[in-house]
Amino acid sequence: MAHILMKYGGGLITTKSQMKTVDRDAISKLSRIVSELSGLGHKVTIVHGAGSFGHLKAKQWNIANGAQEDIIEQQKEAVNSIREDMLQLNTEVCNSLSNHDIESKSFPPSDWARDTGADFSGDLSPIENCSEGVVPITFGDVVDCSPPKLFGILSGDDLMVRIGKEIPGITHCIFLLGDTEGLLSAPPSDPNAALIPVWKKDQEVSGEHDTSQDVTGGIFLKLESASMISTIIPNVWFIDGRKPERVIELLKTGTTRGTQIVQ
Ligand code: IP8
Repeated sequence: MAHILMKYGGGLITTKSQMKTVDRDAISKLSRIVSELSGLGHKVTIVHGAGSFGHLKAKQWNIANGAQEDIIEQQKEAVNSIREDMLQLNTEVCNSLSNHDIESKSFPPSDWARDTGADFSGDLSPIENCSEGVVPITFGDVVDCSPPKLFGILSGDDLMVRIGKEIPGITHCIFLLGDTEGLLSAPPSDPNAALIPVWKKDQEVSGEHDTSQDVTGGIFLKLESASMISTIIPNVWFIDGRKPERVIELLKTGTTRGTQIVQ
C-alpha cells in the first residue's frame, strides 16, 4: 500500500487571473482519481493551493510582506477575507470528494500554523493521525506571524515539504500542475519548451514567476520544495493535473509522463 501526498496547484483548481473562479470540472476529475487510489487500497493526503482565492487579494494588500502601518486596517480586513475565501475553496474540494464517496477532514493552517516558509511552526500530528479511511486536507493560507510581521502567507508548497519530511510512511509526493506536463526547458508559453523527464538539484531551468498573480514562489519554490522532499521520499513528481490519470499509471507501473525530481 502506498501513501500519496498530492498537491493540487492553485492554477489547476481555479482560474488564477479571475477573482474567486473555481474549476469544478478539474476538481471533480481529481476527486475521481482520489477515489480510484482509495479503491486500490492506497492512502491519500491532500494539500491545495490558493489560486484566485488567495493570491489576488494578498497581492493587492501586500500580505506576504506582513503588517504595514499605513494600511494596517485594510490589511487586517484582507487577512480575514482571504481566510474566508480559502475556507470556501477548501469546501469546494471537500464537497467534490464527498460526491465521490470520499470522507475528508480539513486542517486550515490559520488554526494551527504560525510563521512562513518551510520551517513554520505547527503540530502536524492531527494530520498524521487522521482516522483511517479519512483523507486529511490542508492548504496554503494566511497565518499569524511573530511581530513585527503579524501575518504572512504560508504556501501549500511549504506544507508539502513539512508533511513529506515529517509524516512517516509517505511513498509518493506529487505536485499536480495546472498549465504544464511537468518541468519544461522553457516557460510553457514558449513553443519550443520540452518536457524534462528527470530533474536533479542544481540542474538549470529557465522558468518564469508571474508576480502579477502569484505572491508565493511559483515554479522555483516548487522545485526547491520538491528537491528537499526527495532527500526523504523516493517518488517525487511534477505531473499534469489536467491529466490526473497519470497518477494511477505511476502507481501501477512505477513511471508516467511528467518530471521526476531526484537527488
Ligand atoms: O498557492 C498561497 O498558497 P499556494 C496561499 O500554495 C495564499 O502558494 C493565501 C495566497
